[in-house]
Formats: sequence, structure tokens, C-alpha cells
Amino acid sequence: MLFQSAPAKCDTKLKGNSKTTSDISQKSLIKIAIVALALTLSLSALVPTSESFAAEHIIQLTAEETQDDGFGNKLLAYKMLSHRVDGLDITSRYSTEATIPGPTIELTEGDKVKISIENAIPGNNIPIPGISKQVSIHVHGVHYDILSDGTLKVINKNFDEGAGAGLEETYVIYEYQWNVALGTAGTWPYHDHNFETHNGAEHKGLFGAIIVNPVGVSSYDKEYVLYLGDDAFWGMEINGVSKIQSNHGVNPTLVATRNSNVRFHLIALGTDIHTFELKGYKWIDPGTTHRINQVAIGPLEKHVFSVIAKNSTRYRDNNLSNKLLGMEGKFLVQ
Ligand SMILES: [Cu+2]
Repeated sequence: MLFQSAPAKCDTKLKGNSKTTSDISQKSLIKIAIVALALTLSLSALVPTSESFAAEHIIQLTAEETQDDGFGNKLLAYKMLSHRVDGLDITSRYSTEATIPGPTIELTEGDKVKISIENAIPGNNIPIPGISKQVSIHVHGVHYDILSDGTLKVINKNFDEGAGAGLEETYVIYEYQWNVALGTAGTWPYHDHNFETHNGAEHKGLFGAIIVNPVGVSSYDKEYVLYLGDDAFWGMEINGVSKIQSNHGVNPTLVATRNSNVRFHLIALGTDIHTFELKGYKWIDPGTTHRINQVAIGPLEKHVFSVIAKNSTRYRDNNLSNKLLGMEGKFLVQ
């Protein structure tokens, strides 16, 4: 779209000139031709490669029951069954297990996504009046119509938009369509909205993130996705080259090579306000020229920044109650 709209702008500019071509000397015409050529060349440098622009993603997730959380509660987790980008199978970059956090899905502005959810939680297809057993995918940031909201009918007024027995509808698999429109670049959470209540089971482990990159974004050696829960970080890392996702779980140890360029994606879940610190590091506060060494982040806020990995340290939440709960992890530079 950038490419298509730009030549139109160029046309407008030339047509908008009150002089007709006969009024313009040959010299001026040559000048205009050179400018137009330079403009076309500079714009064509912005044209992305086919694999990163307007790609079609076909994604299949399941939601599964995992281990006991230590208090007799079963946790739930998303698992990537299949991810194809314009037909290319990239499923091997994800864990073969259901993980908390769920898979991080990397997209580029301009992409289109068809993403389905299958419910693999035992007993999910037997309706119980007043209780939803559906699981869904409700995403933030990207565009979609009401049928892809991933909520129950009591919220969206259309359907119970998930897999399993809902309050009214029962589906084995439910598919959503996302339009990764221009202007949606950023890191956004997705989560269940339908399990047991209309608020869903994000707190039981059904959450993940999408990273929407602008076209032509610089690449990073590692990406760390850290969710700030009310009592722990949940996180994972992504190798910038192989795109393999690893080190999932609570307060994960994040690993980097010395002098590599790494990017942190912080997403706050739950209800607490956090003060994130990466001790010994400073970074640019996005949208400003300020260098900061910690950041306050509240429910559903996000903060994305990059640093050059120099020294091993710890990341932590400096808010007293969260600090007392041990909300911290290692950042190992090797
Ligand atoms: Cu949400």
C-alpha cells in the first residue's frame, strides 16, 4: 500500500502544478524526470520482500490442561499445532508442548491471519447450564470484525465465539480472521475470554502475544517476551535468526550473547502496577529521547525496548509487594 499510494501522490504533485507541459522548458522537464526517477528508486527501496509483506498466515492452536499449579488447580495452556505463512510451514519454531505463556506469533503490517482454536480440555463438549467450557482467542491491536472477537454472546451479541460448549453454542473448532492493518505495529496480548466466565482463563495460563513489526524493521539477535503477572513474570525468548522459541515459564532465565542486540517486550497482566528494572542498563523510552533505567507499567500496558547485551544482571519488579514475592529473573550474557 505504501508503494501503491506513493506514485499516486507523485502524480498529484505533477498535475497540481498550474503550468501545463507546453509551458515548461525542456530543462525543467528533464529536472522533473530526474526527480521522479530518484523518487521512484527511493520508494522501490522501501518495497518489502514477498515473504514479509501481505503474507497470509494459517494458524491452528489448541488449548490444553497442564499440570497442577501446586494448589490443586489445573493450569491451561495454548499449543501451536500448525503455522503456515504463504504455504511455508514454520511450526518447528514453536514448542511441541502446550506452554505458559502461549506461542508468540510474529506478524508484519499488511498480513492477513486465519487462526483457529481447538479445545483439548477434557469434557469440554458437554454443556453445563450457566457455565461456559469454551476456550477462545481474543486479540488486541490488530483489526477484525465482530465474528472474530473471541468472546461469548453475552458480550458480542452474536455467538459464543470459541471452541467447546459455550453458554449457547458448541463448536469443535472456531476460526478467527485478523487484518494486520497498517498502523497496528506493536506488541499485543491475546488471551482466552470464554472459559468458565465471560472473562476467560487468562489467569490460568491461556495468554500469549503477537508482535506486529512494521515493514522493513531492523532485526534483533534475541527477543524476550515478559508478562508481568501479579506475583511472577511469565516469559520466553525467541532467537532472532532461527526464530526458535524457548525458555518458557515463571521468572525465566534469559540468555544473550555479549554485544548482541536484544529486544524486550513487556506486557502487564492482572491488576498490579509494576516497576520494571533491568539493573545496570538504560534504554530509550519509546516516543521520547529520554534514557531510562526503569519503567512503571500497569494492567494491559506494554513497553518495548532494546539494549545491547553487555553484562549479566537481573530483571525485576521494584514495587515492594512484588519484590517481596520474588518477581525477578536472570539476564545471562555469555
Ligand atoms: Cu484483553
